[in-house]
Amino acid sequence: MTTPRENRIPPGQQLVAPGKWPIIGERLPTETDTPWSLRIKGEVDNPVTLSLEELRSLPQTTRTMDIHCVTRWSMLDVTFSGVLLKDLLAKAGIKPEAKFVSFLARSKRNHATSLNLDTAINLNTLIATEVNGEPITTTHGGPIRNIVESRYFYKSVKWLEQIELLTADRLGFWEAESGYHNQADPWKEQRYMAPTIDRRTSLRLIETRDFSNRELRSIDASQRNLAGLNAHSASLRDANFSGTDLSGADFTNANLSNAHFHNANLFNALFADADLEGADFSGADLRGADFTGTSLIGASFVSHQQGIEVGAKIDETTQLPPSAIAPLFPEQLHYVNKATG
Ligand SMILES: Nc1nc2c(c(=O)[nH]1)N[C@H]1C(S)=C(S)[C@@H](COP(=O)(O)O)O[C@H]1N2
Ligand SMILES: [Mo]
Repeated sequence: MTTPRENRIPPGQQLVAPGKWPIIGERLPTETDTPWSLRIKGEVDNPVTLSLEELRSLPQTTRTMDIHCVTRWSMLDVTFSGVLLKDLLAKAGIKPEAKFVSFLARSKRNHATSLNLDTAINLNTLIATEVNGEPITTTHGGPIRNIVESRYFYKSVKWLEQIELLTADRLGFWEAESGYHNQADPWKEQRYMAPTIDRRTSLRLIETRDFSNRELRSIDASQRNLAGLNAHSASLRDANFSGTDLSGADFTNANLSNAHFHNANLFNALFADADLEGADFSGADLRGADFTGTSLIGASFVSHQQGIEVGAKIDETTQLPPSAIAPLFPEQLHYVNKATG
């Protein structure tokens, strides 16, 4: 029995337009003359380095799955082919001490992610070289990327060049730097770890109306008066500004990925060059707001609550350039285009 499509979309996710696969995070691997290879090291009996050709000559597995990005976009029925992690590790020999697996990319920031080893094996983690019957393109992580089903897509590292088995966990790039949840189960909405900022600090900061350059992930600033807030270059992933007065606020260059602006007053707010991936603007007043240079993949301007449409207030004074709104979900794009006339 197959699951109906609408039951395959986890909470808070929307489908991308057909054929539109966004590029998230790093866009290219490190440039080197060294041919691509895959190293298997750590708690294994036989550490080994496989060339791309050797990897391709191993028994291949093909799996069709759904992709869910933490910035709220999903894609159904994507087919990846490659070698199962389980099969690769069986060749290398898993030592009994091995409890975690770390995937490392050939990229500038040594991008990595990790999983509990049993989980990685049970989820049929694939060391993939093909997508939908073609080699994976460079921008999407080719020639080799690991693919972890049923977890947010940040567990699937692009340009994979090393698999290391560990006795203790080693947090990956997003998990350590951005507070992304280490379990990452989309059906449980495990997007972020618990906030690190305590209640007293956040109340004091709300008082000063100066968030500039601060790391304030998941801060609760809902239902507040923050008119004229200075949040220049602040890190505000997952921040809650629901119902807050932010008229004239300056969010220039801020990271507002997955921020909640539901019913917020954003009259004349400045978002120039801000990261707004997955942000929610449903019901917000966006008259005079400036979205020049923003990234809006996965962002929402309209939602439905008990069948009632809750849309953002957008008019000709809202600056939403065509390049900013191009990657919106079809329904969101339709709403924005209708609102701006
Ligand atoms: N090397 C590397 N791998 C990465 C990332 C990255 O920045 N660098 N971003 C992750 C995130 S957050 C996502 S959602 C997916 C995006 O893959 P895509 O660009 O092919 O859509 O890659 C993941 N793997
Ligand atoms: Mo992501």
